[in-house]
Amino acid sequence: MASITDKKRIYMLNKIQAGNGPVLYWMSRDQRVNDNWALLFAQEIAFERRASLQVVFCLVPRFLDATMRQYEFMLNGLKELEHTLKMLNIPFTLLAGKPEEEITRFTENIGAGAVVTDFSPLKIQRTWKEAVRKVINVPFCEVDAHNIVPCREVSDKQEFGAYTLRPKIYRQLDSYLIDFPHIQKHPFNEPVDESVNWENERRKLKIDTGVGEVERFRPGESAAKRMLNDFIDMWLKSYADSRNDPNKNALSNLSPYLHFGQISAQRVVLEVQKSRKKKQSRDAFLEELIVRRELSDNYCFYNEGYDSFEGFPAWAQKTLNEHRADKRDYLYIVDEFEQARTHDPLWNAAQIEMVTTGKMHGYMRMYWAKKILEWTETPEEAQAIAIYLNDRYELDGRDPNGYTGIAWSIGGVHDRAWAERPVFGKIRYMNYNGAKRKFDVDAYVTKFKD
Ligand code: FAD
Ligand code: FO1
Repeated sequence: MASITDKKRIYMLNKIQAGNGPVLYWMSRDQRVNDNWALLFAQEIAFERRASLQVVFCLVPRFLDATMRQYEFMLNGLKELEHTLKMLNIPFTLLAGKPEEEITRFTENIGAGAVVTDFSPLKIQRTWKEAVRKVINVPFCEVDAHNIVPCREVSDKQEFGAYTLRPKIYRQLDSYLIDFPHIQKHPFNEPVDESVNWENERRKLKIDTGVGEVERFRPGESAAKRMLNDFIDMWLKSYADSRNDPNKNALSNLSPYLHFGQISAQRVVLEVQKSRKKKQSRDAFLEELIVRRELSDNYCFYNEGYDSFEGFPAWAQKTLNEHRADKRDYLYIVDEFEQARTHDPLWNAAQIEMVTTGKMHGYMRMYWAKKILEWTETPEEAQAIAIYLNDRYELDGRDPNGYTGIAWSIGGVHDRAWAERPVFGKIRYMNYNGAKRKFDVDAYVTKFKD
């Protein structure tokens, strides 16, 4: 059978030869049944061997600064996924604990012949995989199901910015931007039941319950598809003109779904391209969704310091070092930021938007992070506070886009040097008056008041 998944998406994590037994897909970043190259590849190998196919997810007791808000969103999405897989005769198992122990034990228990997993550039997932790789003795491979042009394939080094990555992506985009085959009802499996006791799993979790679920986003693959359709029907047309106005509905709101892999970016691109909406808006949106998003994976994959000062480019480190002693007009500690108690009503409104809705508007994220740099003692402290708040409250936090967005705002990553000024040095500055020129600041502040 001809391969349905491009081999360049697949990266062998060990050199062990194929064994007999079920094929196991250890799902982590790409939590969906449809349009998932990792699941498609696992099924392809299972077909070749006339073997059964299983999906497993390992629920870790703690993931960065995630709280119940994000775990609930994820678990509800996984519950829908279990049901969809059942219709395809594919069993889904939820394990709880450390992946290096749980995935290893499960692989042995079912006598798996191969393990397929998905790709993530984050250190935490790379550490899990490395630990599993060391102990399992079946073929183990990773499929980049998140990027359209796979991260390892598009470039073998950290890119300077969108201007260097863009041509590399577009050179290969046509060959990767193909429609997905459907996952098939698996012929080598027995019919399955839904077996996860979701309430039990919830009870076992020991994560912070202080940040609750949000009404604004329904989780899961079907909700993601609805969000995409609504965006294309209603808002895409105004994306080019209105995306920097937080009072308007112009963004896709797809980031929570993309983060948890409940929708594939490649599917989003295919649907947006098919739509007949204004070209200028489609182009502006695809620049963010393709180039900016894949640039974040590139940064995190090739720069281990993606969440630290050391990750910033040399010119940015130098200029920030030169301005360490500058007087700050305001200084706040993390609690004051968290409780939206700064002197700036616009900053406070952005913080409140994030805390109450689970998603801050994209334009405000830049302003928000840059002001944290302006109002803390060191750039290290600013970066740590921004990451903590972003990861704790955003549904889409704990993501390469978050670490890169913060590093762009505070550390000049993927940006250039600007006119020098206190505290910021040559890092691009943003201020209240700039925001005022772009949108009705008072309306936004009124909407997100304490
Ligand atoms: P849309 O404008 O509709 O964009 C569609 C998709 O394109 C997004 O979902 C995202 O996948 C991608 N995209 C858009 N803008 C960017 C960008 N600047 N960089 C990379 N990809 C982009 N994004 C996250 O997904 N998670 C985060 O935690 C996160 N934190 C950020 C923190 C800061 C300080 C900054 C400056 C940016 C951050 N971003 C983050 C990037 C961007 O702001 C969000 O992706 C966007 O606001 C999500 O809303 P949307 O899906 O409605 O965006
Ligand atoms: N991935 C897992 O494999 N197991 C988890 O328990 C898990 C929890 C989790 C919680 C919040 C969150 O934002 C992400 C979480 N992820 C988990 C990973 C996630 O799906 C993404 O792969 C990465 O955050 C982005 O690469």
